[in-house]
Amino acid sequence: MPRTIVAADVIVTSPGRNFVTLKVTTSDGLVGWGDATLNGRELAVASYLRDHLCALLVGRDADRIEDTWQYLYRGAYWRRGPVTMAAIGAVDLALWDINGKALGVPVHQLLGGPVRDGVMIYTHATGWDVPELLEAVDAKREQGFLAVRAQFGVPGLDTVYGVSRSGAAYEPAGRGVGPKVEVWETSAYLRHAPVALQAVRDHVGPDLHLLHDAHHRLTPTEAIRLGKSLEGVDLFWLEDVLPAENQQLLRQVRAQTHVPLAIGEVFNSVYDSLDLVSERLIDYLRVAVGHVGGISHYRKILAHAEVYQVKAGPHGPSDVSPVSLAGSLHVGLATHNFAVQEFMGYPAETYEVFRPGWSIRDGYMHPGDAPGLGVEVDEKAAAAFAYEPAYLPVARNRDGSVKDW
Ligand code: GCO
Ligand code: MG
Repeated sequence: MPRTIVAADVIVTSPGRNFVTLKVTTSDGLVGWGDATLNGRELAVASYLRDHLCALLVGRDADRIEDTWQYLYRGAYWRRGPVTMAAIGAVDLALWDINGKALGVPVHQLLGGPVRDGVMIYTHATGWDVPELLEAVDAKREQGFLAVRAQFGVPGLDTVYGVSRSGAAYEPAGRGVGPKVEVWETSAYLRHAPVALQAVRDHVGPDLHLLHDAHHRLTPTEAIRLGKSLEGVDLFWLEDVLPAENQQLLRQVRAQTHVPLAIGEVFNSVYDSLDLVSERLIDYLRVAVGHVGGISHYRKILAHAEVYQVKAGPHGPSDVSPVSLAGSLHVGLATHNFAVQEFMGYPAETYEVFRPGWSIRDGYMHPGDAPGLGVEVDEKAAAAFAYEPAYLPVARNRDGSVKDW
């Protein structure tokens, strides 16, 4: 008897931040969960699912995960793009979840079983000035993290994306009908970044893995200058130095600095990383499982990267829901070229809705051995947190022109 999909429903909820979740139910009463969250464009993916995909799923064989992926991707005429791939990703994650539950095994077992005991995670430390930053990094080390992303304020600027003041928690998206505007100045950032990051390295010693994110804001010449100025800091990686569209520009950066580079959190298919990987212009690929069509496509991206000795270091801020994060951990546990998982953590309310079975120990995370993805979703709790528009800020240069994200 085939296991048939009898319902596919979309849940939009905002426990601390907005999430779009897909619930797929089968004829034998199994429920699978998928994450369709696209920060600041949540309702577009919710509509793609509700208005175009959910009806197509009903009646399909839930065990045919790959065929469903091909049907939704190749069958749609319009391929790729963040909205499409996040929607397909939610379906795919839900079907892997169902398959694991049907067979009574965790998803990492479906993927071939563990190749490591745990997945190393990195978290965020932010401080407006250097003493605050050092304090924040120390706090993360005390919690056992082996890898920390350090972001800092820039003298002369009032705000910097992702950096809180006085140790307050920050949330990437601000609630309200439109994005806040922040003023940005690259020259001030380029002067200060080596000072702040060298101070962290001097403070923590050689062992801590140190990461930094430039958020796509530089030109190749600026990226080379930053890379060279950070060569003595021994970074684990420098992230998103350039906007990701014109990838041939990265050849110049690569030729002139040996700082390890990470790119790809805005990518949504293997075609976005083909050249970067096969030319080995990056060391780490940041693609997130939910944003690239789910586990079915993600494992192909990572298999391609493995051939070129490029490792995965996926995106995992608070706007990637615990369902995707669990999916990523299962893949990470079972995939050889998986280096590190970003784990920013979640506001407390998020855990009222999403109950993950993962554990964290000594800087490593394990997705748990419950069947499927191992995350349960409390629909009643979800209903109590209504969607509110929330957006990442937009940066403008001093002359008022819009800065790249
Ligand atoms: C990261 C990211 C985030 C993103 C945000 C976009 O490396 O975690 O750059 O800070 O900006 O998640 O939705
Ligand atoms: Mg980033």
